[in-house]
Amino acid sequence: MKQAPRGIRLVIALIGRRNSGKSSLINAITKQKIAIVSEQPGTTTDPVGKHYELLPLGPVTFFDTAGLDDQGELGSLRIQSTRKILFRTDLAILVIGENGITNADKAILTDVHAMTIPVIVVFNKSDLASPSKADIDFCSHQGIPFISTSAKTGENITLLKSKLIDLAPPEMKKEPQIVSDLITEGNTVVLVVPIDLGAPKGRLILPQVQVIREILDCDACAIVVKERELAGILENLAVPPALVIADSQVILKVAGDINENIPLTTFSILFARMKGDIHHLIQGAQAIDNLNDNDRILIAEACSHHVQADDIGRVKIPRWLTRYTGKDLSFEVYSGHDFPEDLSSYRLVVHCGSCMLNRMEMIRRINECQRRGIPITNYGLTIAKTLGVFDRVIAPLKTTC
Ligand SMILES: Nc1nc2c(ncn2[C@@H]2O[C@H](COP(=O)(O)OP(=O)(O)OP(=O)(O)O)[C@@H](O)[C@H]2O)c(=O)[nH]1
Ligand code: SF4
Ligand SMILES: [Mg+2]
Repeated sequence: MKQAPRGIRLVIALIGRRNSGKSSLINAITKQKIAIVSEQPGTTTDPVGKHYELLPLGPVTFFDTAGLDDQGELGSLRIQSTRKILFRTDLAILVIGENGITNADKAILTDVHAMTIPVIVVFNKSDLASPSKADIDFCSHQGIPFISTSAKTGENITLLKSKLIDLAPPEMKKEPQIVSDLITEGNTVVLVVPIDLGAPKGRLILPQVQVIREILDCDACAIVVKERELAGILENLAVPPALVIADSQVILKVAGDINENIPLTTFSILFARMKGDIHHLIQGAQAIDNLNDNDRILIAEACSHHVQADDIGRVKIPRWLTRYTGKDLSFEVYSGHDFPEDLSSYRLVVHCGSCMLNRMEMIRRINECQRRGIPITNYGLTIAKTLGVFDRVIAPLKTTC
């Protein structure tokens, strides 16, 4: 199977009570015996992701989760880990067993709705029982799509797959655009990529490769230079580039080296636009001007990467923010798929480029901050703001956002 970058896979979580047939359904959909099935309730303990090509939609990850009605201390840990999966879920399948919809299922549905996750109810074990009229009325009343299946006989499994495709969030069905709406055929785009100690050996990083590929797909020309070679290349170009895209860390030098008329932005800002609600992140960056002494700032990193000596989130951003505001700020770094439960003590969240997150998850994180009234922005916008090039690097997006 072709492997898609993890960030653009549709994440589908199968949730529901123990023994409803979640693992069996994954096996039936993928036609593989990849999930352990047993008549013993509580068989699946930790959430497990299974990659699958759901055509014509593309690559998806099915998350088989532990039953949500688990009891005892261990049970509540399992419930917590299932809930964490919901933070990164684009589409949920609530699997109902032969006993129909229970109060536990309704509680799950309330959570899923609060997190604005599209959901389908699957009445499984149709070979044993049909959904009751009360359950069908419940779904119809709530406007929740439903289907009756049997993981055992295969009844309606193909129909379930096509319903999943219909329910997938629209932004998953169209190709996400990084740069193609900002350029046209025949344009030249200059990419400025520092090759410093932080750069991986022997290769470019995925966001850089994705931008180059998209420029080529637009029948435009991509020129990749290090910051030192930029001025020389611009002199040699007969027509100025339609756009210069720089790594955030060299943006100050690049902004100084190129004419004011040449549109300039950063990789980080383009990916923030593709991954989430850029309006909100731009607004969040304005909150930097209102920071005060002793304010706490959350640096949110979506994965635990190898920490460099001059790490962007731990060293550079705190340094630039402190210098720009002149305030005595405190910084906390949070890595991985977790987002702190309580955000109320933070005055600002500064998020990483989120290359390992999908768009739904980033939007959900932005929503979560918005609901709690905590401004959120990202590394690229923070760097641009603190270095005084903010208006310049968001200007190329103004026509589209
Ligand atoms: N008759 C029938 N049995 C099913 C069907 N789907 C699952 N089962 C059975 O129901 C039992 C539980 O199935 P699982 O797939 O392990 O259920 P689960 O929801 O993953 O359970 P936990 O991991 O314990 O939460 C097993 O004995 C399955 O064989 C179905 O469509 N029809
Ligand atoms: S941008 Fe975020 S998700 Fe991507 S490598 Fe850095 S910390 Fe991880
Ligand atoms: Mg299971």
